[in-house]
Amino acid sequence: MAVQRTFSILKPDATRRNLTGAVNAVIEKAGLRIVAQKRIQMTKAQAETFYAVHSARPFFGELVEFMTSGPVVVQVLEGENAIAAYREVMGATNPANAAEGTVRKLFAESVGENTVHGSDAPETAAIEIAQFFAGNEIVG
Ligand code: DAT
Ligand code: MG
Repeated sequence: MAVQRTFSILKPDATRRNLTGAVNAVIEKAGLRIVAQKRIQMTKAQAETFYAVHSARPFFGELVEFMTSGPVVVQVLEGENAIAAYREVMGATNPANAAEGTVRKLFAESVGENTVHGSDAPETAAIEIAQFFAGNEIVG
């Protein structure tokens, strides 16, 4: 597997609880490099676009409300097989099912407020990175 880039969000429950450094420590310990990072307040339109694939789900409104409820940290992570590697580091969507040592097991409070986002495939990673970063903001 080649070196890949994936898109990550440290969600509002992470910024609210002052956990961004703790999550970044887990990310870096796993060998992923943070090659772009900024703290932003997501707009409703940005959150709706970002999660458009889930727009028909019953939790969509709640999800958009949560993602805009406070600052987030958007990131680009780089490493060997980074997309799958970061999904491993994150743990299962529902923290109740997340493996020991994963970010969601360590920090997440509920399936809705689950601390981190990570892209699920190369195509979505490219789209998500382009939604939040210009090429010259990513420094590998
Ligand atoms: P993941 O974030 O692990 O890729 P996903 O893409 O299936 O999970 O869902 C996106 C987000 O939507 C997820 O991180 C939290 C929210 N979500 C998913 N399932 C949910 C549920 N059953 N109830 C409330 N929120 C949910
Ligand atoms: Mg997903």
